[in-house]
Amino acid sequence: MSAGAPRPVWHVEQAADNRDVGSVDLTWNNGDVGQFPYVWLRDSCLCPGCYHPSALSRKLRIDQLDVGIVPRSVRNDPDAQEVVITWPDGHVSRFPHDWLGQRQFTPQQLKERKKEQAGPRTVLWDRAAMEHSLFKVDYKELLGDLSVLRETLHRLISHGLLVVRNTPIRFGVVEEIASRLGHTRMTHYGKTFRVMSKLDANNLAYTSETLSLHLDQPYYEYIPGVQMLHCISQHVGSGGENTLADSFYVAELIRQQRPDLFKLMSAMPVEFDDVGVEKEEDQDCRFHKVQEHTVFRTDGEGNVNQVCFNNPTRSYRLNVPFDLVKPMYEGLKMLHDLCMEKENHMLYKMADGDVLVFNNRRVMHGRRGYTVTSDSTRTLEGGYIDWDEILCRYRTVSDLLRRPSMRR
Ligand code: OGA
Ligand code: NM2
Ligand code: ZN
Ligand code: ZN
Repeated sequence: MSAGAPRPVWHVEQAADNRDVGSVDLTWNNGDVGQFPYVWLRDSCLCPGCYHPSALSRKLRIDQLDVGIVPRSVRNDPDAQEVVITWPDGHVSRFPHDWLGQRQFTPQQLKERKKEQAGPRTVLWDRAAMEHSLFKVDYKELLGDLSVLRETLHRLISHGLLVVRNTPIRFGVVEEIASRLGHTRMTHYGKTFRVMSKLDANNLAYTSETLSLHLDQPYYEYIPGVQMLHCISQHVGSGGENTLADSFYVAELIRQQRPDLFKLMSAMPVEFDDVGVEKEEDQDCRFHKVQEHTVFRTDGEGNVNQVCFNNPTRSYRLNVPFDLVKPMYEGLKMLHDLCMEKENHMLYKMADGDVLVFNNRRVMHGRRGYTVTSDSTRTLEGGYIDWDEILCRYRTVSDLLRRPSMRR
């Protein structure tokens, strides 16, 4: 996925039909051999009958596929740089050498592809590391420069936190930034939402209270991936600062210090819920969300890829066996308190026009309480973007930068 060094181009020196294994064996110009199963080759035919060139997708239906198919003949065409296969019914498939080279089944390529799918690697941080390297990007540059956009997306994926600076002081900026990075994710609080002290608040965030470290909206199954908070009017004087901590980093501390609690929090669910009414211009929108998650979610390799913690919306039903109740509280408290340790969290007070952008499945965030005065009230506009959209934009922008002729 990186736009780094140009990758090598594959050439086939020799193509052999290996009936014993049921594969076409290609000897590459570097001497390596790549084996391609017959059924995969038939399934992957790129002719106009089997593949739609503008939809970039397979037309061949699986009911048309014979899993036991054996080719009639196999040959290499070095001039066209293609491997040509004729099937028993006379159908001919032509595969460009390099196209096959990039789709090998070798353990090495399977491993590389996994890494590529994962995108930029995760960089864990504590307070000192983030204070030293907090990424700040200028609003106009982010909107106007493709390589700045790519760097910003990269940073969001790797560190999960950045600030967009010098944005206009008005509502609507969150939507504009979201459109540059992906697009907004609708929730029952709206496409975007205003975080300020409100009468009869339907969420603790809509008061001037201190918000302890949390991640937003764990009462969804598909938790919003990225959060944006645009500061339109900051509280003057003490209060209103944001607290920020890398829960992936802290999860590793817990894994080391209390493997028992790490295991418990990776296995046992915590229930979250959100019940209420969101007032919209011409209608009241009722909501009642309930969802369970484990505190730590890990990928196939055991790396933490989602943390769930939100005290205000943690349900009063704890659906674990009696004996696990106290250990669960120990775990939840350890996660929060370790994030809150002086060396693990950082403080950032947004200036008017700043937008905090962070991974909402990773960056525990909170704010210090503030006072509302008759002539001022702290006002933020917030919004979410799903990770699918961010990663999608990162790939398309990387492609555009790699192939400038495709730039629009
Ligand atoms: C929130 C939140 C932070 C702030 O609304 O969920 O974390 O600075 N707000 O008000
Ligand atoms: N808001 C800001 O998860 C939460 O309930 C946190 C979400 C109301 C959209 C606040
Ligand atoms: Zn075909
Ligand atoms: Zn929040």
